[in-house]
Amino acid sequence: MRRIRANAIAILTVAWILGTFYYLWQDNKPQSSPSSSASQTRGRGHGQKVIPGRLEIHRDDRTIPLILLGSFDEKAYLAAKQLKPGDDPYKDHAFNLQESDRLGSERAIRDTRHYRCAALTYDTDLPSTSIVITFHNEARSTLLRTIKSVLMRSPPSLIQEIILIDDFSSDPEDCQLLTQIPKVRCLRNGRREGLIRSRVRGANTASASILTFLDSHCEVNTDWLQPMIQRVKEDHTRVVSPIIDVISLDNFAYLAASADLRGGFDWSLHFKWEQIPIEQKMARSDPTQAIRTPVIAGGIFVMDRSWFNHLGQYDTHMDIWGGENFELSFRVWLCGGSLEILPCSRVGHVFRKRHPYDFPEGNALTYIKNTRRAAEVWMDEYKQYYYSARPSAQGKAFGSITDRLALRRKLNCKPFRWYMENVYPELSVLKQGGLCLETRGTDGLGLAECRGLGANRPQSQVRTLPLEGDLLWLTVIVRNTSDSVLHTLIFGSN
Ligand code: LR7
Ligand code: MN
Repeated sequence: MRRIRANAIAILTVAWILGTFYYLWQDNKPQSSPSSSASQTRGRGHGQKVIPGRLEIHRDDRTIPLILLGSFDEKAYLAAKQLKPGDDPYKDHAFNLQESDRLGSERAIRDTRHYRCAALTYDTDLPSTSIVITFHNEARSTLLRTIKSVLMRSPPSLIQEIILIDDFSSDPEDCQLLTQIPKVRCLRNGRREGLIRSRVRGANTASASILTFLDSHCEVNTDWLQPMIQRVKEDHTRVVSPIIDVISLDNFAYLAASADLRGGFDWSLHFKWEQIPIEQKMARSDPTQAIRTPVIAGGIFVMDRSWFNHLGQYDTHMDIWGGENFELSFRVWLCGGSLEILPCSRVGHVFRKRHPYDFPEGNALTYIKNTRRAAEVWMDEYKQYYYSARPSAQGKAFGSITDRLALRRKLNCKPFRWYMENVYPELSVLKQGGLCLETRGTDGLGLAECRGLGANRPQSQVRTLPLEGDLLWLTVIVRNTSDSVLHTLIFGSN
C-alpha cells in the first residue's frame, strides 16, 4: 500500500515536472502565426501587454524586438559620444548628460493620464502623421530616446515617417546614423537656421496629411498620439497639444504635470503656464475633455498639414528660437481655428534653465526681433502694452513684415480685440493711465504720481500707459538688464 502510494507520488511529480517544462517550452517558442497581428506578444503569458524590461516595437503589423531596428547600431551610436571623467555633465546641454546616458533608450515610464483616459476609444481609420523634430547639437541619448519612445508607444500605422532636421549641428553623424532606423529620415541644414525655418523645411517635405512637432528631448507616453489625431481628424482647424510632463534635468525622473493648466503670457510676451479660470474649471465635468488654451508652449503639437500651409506655416523671418508660438497661436485663433490641450495625451519634455546653444545675434535681440514681429503683425493697438512692458524693444530691428500683413489680409483674420474679448479676457489691461510704477526700497513696487518729466524721471519709475478696458488683474514683472526677475507684483481690481 505504502509502495503504491510512493510510486503514485513519484509518477505525479515526474509528470508535473515534464508538464512544466512543456509549458515553458511552448511559451518560449517563436510565434509564427501571421494572422495574430497587433495583439501578438512574446515572452511569458498570453496577455496583451508587453512586459517591462523586454520592450518591443510594433512595425508593419508585426511584432519585432527592438534590437532589430534596421541596421542601426545603438551601442556604437551612443558609445561614440561619452562624457570623460571630470567633464561637467551639464555643460553642453544644460541638463545632466551623465544621467541621460546612463538611463538607456527604452525605459518604462509611468502612465500619467487620468485613469478614465484608458477607457476611451479612437477611430480605427485615423490618418497617419509625419513627425517633425528639429535639433541643434542635441545629446545623442535624448534624441534617440525621443525617437524610440515614438516608435514604441504609437500604433505603427499612425507613424508615416520621422523627419529629423539637423540644424547645422557640429557632428552630421548625430542625425545621419539614425536613418538606419526604419521610418527615420534626416535633412541637414547647410547653415544654422533656427527652429522656425527648420520646422518649415521639415513640414515641406512631409508626406502625411497630419504634422506632429516634437522637441528633440522628449519621451512620449502611452497612447499619446491617438487623442490628438482624433481631434484634428474631427475638425482640421484644431491645433492640439498634449499635457507636457516634466523630465527632470538633474535625474531624468519622469514627473506628471498638473492637468489644470493652460498656456498664457504677460504683456512682455513671456510664456507661462497658468491655472484654467475657475468658471471653466467648475464647468468641466469630464477630466478627459479638451482644454481651450490662449497659446501653446510651441514645441509639441499636432496640426493638419493643409491647415498649416493654408495659414502661412510660420513667419520664416523669425530666427533661432522664441516668439513663433505666440505668432502661430494668435494666427490660429484670429484666422478661424482653435487651440487646445488634450489631457489624455501626455508627452515628457526636459525643461531647462538656460539655452545650451549660442544665438548668433544674441539671445535678447533675437527674442525681441521675433516677438516684435508677432506684436506688429497681430496685436493691433494692443502692441503698445507689449512696448510698455518691454521698453527695450522700441527701435530694435525686426525686418519687413509686409508679407505677413498681406497674409493676414488675405486670410481675413479677426482683429486682436476679438482675441482679447473671446479667447484671453483674463489678460486685461491697467486702467490707471498716467501713473508711474516705482520701486520702493529693495523689494517693494507700487503705483504713484510721476515725478519729473521725460528724461528727468527718476530711474526707479516707469510710466504706465493710458489704458482702456476693465482691470481684472495685471502681473508686473520688473527685470534688470540681464533679464533676471527683480520683482513680481500682481494688481487686482477687486
Ligand atoms: O537654433 C536652434 N535650432 C534648433 O533646431 C535652436 C533650437 N533648435 C531645436 C532644439 O534642439 C529643440 O529641439 O528646437 C527645439 C526647441 O528648442 P529648446 O528645447 O531649446 O526650446 P525650449 O524647450 O526651451 O522652448 C519652447 O519654446 C520655444 C520657443 O521658440 C519652442 O517653441 C520650443 O519648441 C518650446 N518647447 C516646448 O514647447 C516644449 C515644452 C516647453 C515649454 C514651455
Ligand atoms: Mn525643449
